[in-house]
Amino acid sequence: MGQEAKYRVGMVSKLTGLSTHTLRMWEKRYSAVVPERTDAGGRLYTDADVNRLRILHRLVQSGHSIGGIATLPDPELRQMAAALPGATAEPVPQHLPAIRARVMNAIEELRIEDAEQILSRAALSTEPTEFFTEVLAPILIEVGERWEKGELRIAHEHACSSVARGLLFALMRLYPVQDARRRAVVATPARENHELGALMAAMLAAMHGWSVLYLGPDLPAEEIGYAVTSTQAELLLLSITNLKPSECERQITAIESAVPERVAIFAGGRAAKAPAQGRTVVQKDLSLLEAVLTR
Ligand code: B12
Repeated sequence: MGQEAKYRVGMVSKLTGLSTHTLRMWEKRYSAVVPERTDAGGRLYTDADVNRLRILHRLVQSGHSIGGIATLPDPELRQMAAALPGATAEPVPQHLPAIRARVMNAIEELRIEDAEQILSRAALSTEPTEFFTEVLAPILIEVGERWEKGELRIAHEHACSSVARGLLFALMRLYPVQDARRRAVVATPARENHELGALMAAMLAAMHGWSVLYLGPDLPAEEIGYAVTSTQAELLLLSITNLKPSECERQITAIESAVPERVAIFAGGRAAKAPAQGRTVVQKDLSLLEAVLTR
């Protein structure tokens, strides 16, 4: 996770559910986090700050006093949060590496139905962001690395992608729309053909009750603009895995001009890069996207 200070206080308030007033008080009075400062004196927060504030918020909601916990180290806070009723005790369940190994083995031998079965079962018994970050993404990365080294063939990579794609589509359809007015459009920009990150984001939005219009990969900015405007979507999620930084910024600038001002735009994926003056928030952490989806 990036440690670059990039969030302004308004965005941190949205991501954590804490008011800007509370944030200021927790910082000034209790030194809960120490944000960096912009040249103009504004506060800038890292992903780690946001995570810390979210945990503190959960603990305060469950009865702890902020004064008693504000300066505790992160591991201790995580331990306390894990002990709360309803929290999952283990940060990463022990069986997930074994599942990854079984899936990799099935892919190596092109036993695709086996890979599908193991992954589907794991998806249904694991919390979705954990399934993505601990199971599916590491498998995709390993397949990509081993393909690059020549240890796996294009056939393995394509088979793996098609299993992942099918599974993510199926998962996305599992969730009924809870509020048809909360519409999200999900796509990848023009010339970006990697769509699995977009599907992960789309599935999370669907899981949180959003009505999701999934446009798939390689969409010109005007088409994204058209889809967002005509469905009156309030959220646009983009995923970028392989565009060059300058091309990514160019596409995002064009998308920002094509999409109404009121629409929030988030971009993730390993190659996501947004223009400095733009309004797109780069967010590579799916669990932080969940905070936006549930607010
Ligand atoms: C699957 C795959 C493909 C499939 C894609 C199928 C599909 N339907 O999507 C196919 C076969 C089409 C493909 C093609 C190519 N690929 Co490819 N591919 C991959 C592979 C194995 C997985 C990609 C992927 O889905 N990753 C998982 C994503 C989900 O991870 P992520 O981007 O890091 O995103 C994480 C977060 O940022 C977050 N996230 C993602 N999106 C979003 C969005 C939001 C809103 C949020 C909040 C979060 C979020 O979730 C993820 C999990 O934590 C990667 C290996 C790798 N390391 O990623 C190579 C890789 C990306 N491909 C690569 C290459 C070179 C290519 C080709 C150029 C190959 C070729 N010579 O033809 C083409 C280019 C296609 C194109 N024009 O764009 C290289 C890129 C090298 C680079 N630039 O650094 C990689 C890294 C492989 C490698 N190691 O060399 N590829």
